[in-house]
Amino acid sequence: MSQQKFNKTRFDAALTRHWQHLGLASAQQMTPHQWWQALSSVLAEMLATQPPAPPKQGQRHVNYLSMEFLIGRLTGNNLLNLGWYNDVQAALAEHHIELSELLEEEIDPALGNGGLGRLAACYMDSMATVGQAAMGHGLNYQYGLFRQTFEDGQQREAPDDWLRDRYPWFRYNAALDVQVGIGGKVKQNHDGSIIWRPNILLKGEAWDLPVVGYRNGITLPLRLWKASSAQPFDLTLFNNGQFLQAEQQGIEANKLTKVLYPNDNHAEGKRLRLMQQYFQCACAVGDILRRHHLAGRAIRSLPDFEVIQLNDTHPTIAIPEMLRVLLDEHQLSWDDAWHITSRTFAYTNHTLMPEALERWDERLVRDVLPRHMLIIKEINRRLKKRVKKQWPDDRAMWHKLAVVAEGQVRMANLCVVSCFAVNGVAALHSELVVKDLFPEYHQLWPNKFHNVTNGITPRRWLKQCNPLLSTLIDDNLQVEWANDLDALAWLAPFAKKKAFRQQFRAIKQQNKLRLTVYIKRVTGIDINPDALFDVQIKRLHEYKRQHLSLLHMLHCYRQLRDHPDNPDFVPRVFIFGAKAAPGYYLAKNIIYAINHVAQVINNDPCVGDRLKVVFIPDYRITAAELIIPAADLSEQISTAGYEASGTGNMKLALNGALTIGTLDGANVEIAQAVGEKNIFIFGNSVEEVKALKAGGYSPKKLRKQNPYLDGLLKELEKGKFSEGDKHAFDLMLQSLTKDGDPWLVLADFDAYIAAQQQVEALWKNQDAWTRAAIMNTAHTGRFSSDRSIRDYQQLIWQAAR
Ligand code: 26Q
Repeated sequence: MSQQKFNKTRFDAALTRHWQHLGLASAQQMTPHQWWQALSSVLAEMLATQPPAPPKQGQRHVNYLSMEFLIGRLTGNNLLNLGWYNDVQAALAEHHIELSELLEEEIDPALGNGGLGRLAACYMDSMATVGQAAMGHGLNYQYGLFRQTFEDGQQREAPDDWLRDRYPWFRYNAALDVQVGIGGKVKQNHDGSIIWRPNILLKGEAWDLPVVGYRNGITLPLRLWKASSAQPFDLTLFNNGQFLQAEQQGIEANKLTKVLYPNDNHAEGKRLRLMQQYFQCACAVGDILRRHHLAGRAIRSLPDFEVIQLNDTHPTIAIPEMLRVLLDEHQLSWDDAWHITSRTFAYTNHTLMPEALERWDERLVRDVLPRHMLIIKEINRRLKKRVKKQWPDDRAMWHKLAVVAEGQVRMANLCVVSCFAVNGVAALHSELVVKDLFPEYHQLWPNKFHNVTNGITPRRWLKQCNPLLSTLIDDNLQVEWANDLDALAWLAPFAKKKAFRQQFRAIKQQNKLRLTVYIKRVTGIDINPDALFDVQIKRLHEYKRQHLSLLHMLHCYRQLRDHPDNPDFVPRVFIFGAKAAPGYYLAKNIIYAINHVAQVINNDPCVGDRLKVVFIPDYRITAAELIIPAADLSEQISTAGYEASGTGNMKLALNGALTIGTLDGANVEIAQAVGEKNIFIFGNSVEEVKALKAGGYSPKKLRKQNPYLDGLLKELEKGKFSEGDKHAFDLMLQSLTKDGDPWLVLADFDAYIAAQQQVEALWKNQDAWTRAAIMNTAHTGRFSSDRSIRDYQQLIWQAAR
């Protein structure tokens, strides 16, 4: 398909209709926010007239099921992908309106927590770009991820009321409504068939957002389901004078898609969360089957035309839901229903951490979904036969592999057993999925397991967020790289040219100035744009080890106090962006500690502008778009074996930041791609981490042997950074010293400081640093999500069934 042309006449006409509809006398009477609304509505309308692209011959249609789509602002991104940016800029200039200012009016749709949600958004962009027929299915949360502020250094959460003004990109089509039942009872008929009588009936409304492919005329729907009551208002109750009760059903139903759960890499077994999951799955399955039926296709051919990709286990309940519809509504046999289902579903795993693996209380599942619990039990019964055949008399084995055990349903097991494909999200992670998480399943079904290394869309994460660097690349390569990111490899020879290096560096500097202005505006802190910008942006989690950076901060401060006139000190700005889950007190304590250390360092006159610590509040996609192009150093310092992939690491490297990181997740592949001279790898490896944990690692002992580190910790313990309060950072310090330092922060401290010294040595040679930065941009083409999508196509979606 080719690019859709911008039609100025249509644009002007639609714009005029818009302000007339508002009852205004002219376009000039619109507020800036109304202008953004008008522009987006007009574009949405122009896009809506495009028919969706049919799948190519033999291509299965992909249904990407995810509880999160962290899409970020749409208007600017859609304009860029359409190739209409300049046309629209010119059309608005006729009204003396500056497009870039209007785009700032958009509130981020924050319908995700972090990496997993952002990955889903990047994959939608890439599926549209590579021409994979697909639809995203998610939830239309009324409140996205909470807004973060700091009060005396503590995180405070406020609701994210992103829909308070209408979101103009949404399109609602009542013809797509789906009915969803919850709760109630199951009854068996005389013929053995089963009837489920739910006690709550909900309506699922399909709210679509357009995902625009890169200049190819393709738009894919991202369908976000919103819950409302099948019967919102009870007139009989109202007429009886029971006014509040009359509305009760509607209020209960609206609860379902009211708010996104703010946990990241932590599964909380809340009833409402399970109801959300089921609601989304029932809507998606209903929608997929309806489309299949409307196309005039037999139910048995479903796996030939549709694939359902599960973004982690959160939408797993779609599997028993599919079986239920096939068994109870289509009256298929178990074998037929199973044959269809198990060839349709594929599962992506995003974590190995036990606390993030979903397990639901059997009683809860039975209460909310009685029919589904019976189906899960039947899957479990048949699995048991298979396992007993392979490992007779091995009770421990069955206990490990069961889908239902100890009164819990294990969602990851249910996925592996029921899906035709299982994949991890980076080479190392996929290896650990097989070796540590599912070795026995791998023995049963070796061909099920795959690796698809994550990727990021180069449209948003280079072309849109870093226009200066994009132009430099355009000018020098003169090829279209935005949908062919491997072409960036041609940049490598330019690293030898002095003039190119100077331009590359000047662009980084301008991006740093842009961020300096933003930081001043949102925090009031003045930073030195010539200092090294040391960036750590990601959810706050112990395994990600923001507290290891904190110790490094203390080290730098100590160095300045010990050698105040050292001319070789490398000026540095520590830049953090991170939200902690509201109930994760230890993570919140780390934020509190960083903010308090920041307070002392930033206000110490002896330090001046040689050291600053900035915690940017309310980290979100829009903030990331400003921070990433300005980063010099990318912190990817998780305990080896715990970060499944990471994707911020890819975004930062692509924009010319050097990585300091452990051999974890996709860092391993980034190191291979950019070369060991252009990255700083340190710390215990996966095997070493395992050995330390097995061999009685003792942070107490380590402290004794390392008086320098002991001294830094003592400063925190004595209240030096908390106005004498000796207990301010208890939660964090307890974990590090008394509770065995489970994330090996102290164990990696020396290696980390040594790696930071290498960073400083290279930084002192700005020319060599820039060369390395260019190599990062040149050799990270592999991490385009277009490549990831092609991997999914080859390994999973189009592979023989
Ligand atoms: C589960 C049950 C109940 C409530 C919440 C959850 C929940 C929500 C979000 C569990 C996990 C998440 C998010 C996980 C996540 O973001 N994982 C990240 O996925 C990225 C994309 O693959 C990887 O790059 C990261 O390494 C991984 O941490």
